[in-house]
Amino acid sequence: MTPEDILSHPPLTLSQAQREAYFRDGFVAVPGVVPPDTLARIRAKSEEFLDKSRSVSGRHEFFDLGPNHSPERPHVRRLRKPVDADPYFWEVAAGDVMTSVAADLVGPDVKFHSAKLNYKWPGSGELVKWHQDINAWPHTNYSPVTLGIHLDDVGEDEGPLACVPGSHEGPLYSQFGADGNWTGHLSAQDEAKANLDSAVNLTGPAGTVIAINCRTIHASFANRTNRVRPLLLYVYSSADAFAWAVSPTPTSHSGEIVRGQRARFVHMDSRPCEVPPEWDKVGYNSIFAAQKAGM
Ligand SMILES: O=C(O)CCC(=O)C(=O)O
Repeated sequence: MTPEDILSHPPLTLSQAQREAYFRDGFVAVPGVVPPDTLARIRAKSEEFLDKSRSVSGRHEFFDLGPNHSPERPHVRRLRKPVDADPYFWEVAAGDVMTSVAADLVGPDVKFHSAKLNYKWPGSGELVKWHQDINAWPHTNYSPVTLGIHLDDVGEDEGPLACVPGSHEGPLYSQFGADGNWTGHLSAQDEAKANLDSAVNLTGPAGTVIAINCRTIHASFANRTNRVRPLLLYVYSSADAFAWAVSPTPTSHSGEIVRGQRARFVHMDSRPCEVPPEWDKVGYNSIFAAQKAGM
């Protein structure tokens, strides 16, 4: 579907102006979307998992752990596949609140792609360099949108996600280094071309939903507070978008239609996307690990 087709459907949760801002800028932040009781339950689940991580070490299906993780000082960088780790995360992913926001941005037929719960700890451990998401999990079109839920208030100091306005309409930059290895971020030369100074911080109170188009250049910086910043991220696409490469972060629900109907026809966008590594062969840990190590 084109943005015009999508906007011709009446809005469900977002205002028409917020939907237009998303298509113009490639992102939007909308406060007050997630009801307080849902937010409280998600937070409680998040705490439960942070607590469980105390008894975990090394590589784990769900926990991406920082190098100094210990039972006394848990350091979980990411809860992978939260929708498989606990049914409540799937209930939220497939529920009306999130799928109606997705439908406002991808059209009435919505497909679920993946999910993660990122933690940004005080200090600069979980910096995320400038990147575009779709390079890692390309689709036949560029409808995929990441919807993030701020579990706590996020101001300038918490290391908010920052997006470059209009970059979703620009080129997709390579995320391979000069040595041919995946780096997961733009090169310094491309950063210089990407108008990064115009980036906008997606701040907002707990319950804010941020939406980032899959082509939008974004990053996130140091958490300068003494509190961890959790960010629950769900990825959706229009039903007529099909992944054409193996996903780096598959879940048992990936590809499920969570609202509306299955597509009869695929929508192909002619803008090219570089072929990512074969994740099933090379493995994928997390963006933090990939960006630090160049895989
Ligand atoms: O957790 C964050 O602040 C940013 C995460 C991000 O950009 C990503 O996972 O693609």
